[in-house]
Amino acid sequence: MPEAGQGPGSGMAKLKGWLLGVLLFAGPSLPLSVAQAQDTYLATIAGDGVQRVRIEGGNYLFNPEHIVVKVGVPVELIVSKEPGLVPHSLIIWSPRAGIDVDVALDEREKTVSFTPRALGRITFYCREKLLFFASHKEKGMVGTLEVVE
Ligand SMILES: [Cu+2]
Repeated sequence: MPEAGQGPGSGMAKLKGWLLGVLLFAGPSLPLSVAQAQDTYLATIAGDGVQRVRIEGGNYLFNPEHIVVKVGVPVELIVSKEPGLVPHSLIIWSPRAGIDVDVALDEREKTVSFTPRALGRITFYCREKLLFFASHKEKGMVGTLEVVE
């Protein structure tokens, strides 16, 4: 039985190869899942009555990705993007809440202002997309602006 000696050995080699493949496949995705673990930012009202929130866009996420602001109180978003060649933008659109933000992000900070007029959760996102690749929004570059009382 010449095959009996060879069979298990090659089977094991295949298994090792498969495990290596799994590790190589899982490896690069680990830093991404850590980077995606952003937290909630609860805006506070400054002495001048404005809620200021800093948002940074990166590949492919916003930090913070969940922002909570008070209704009827002016908001100033101080927006920027991390250094790099990949363009990013920030779109927040809710006619109901009176919010229409459409800004190209730069490494230099920009300020956008609005006053949220209605309660609820508004999804914000990046509209960039390179050729036939998935849009940044599809890659997870989305966040939530939550307007509370
Ligand atoms: Cu983007």
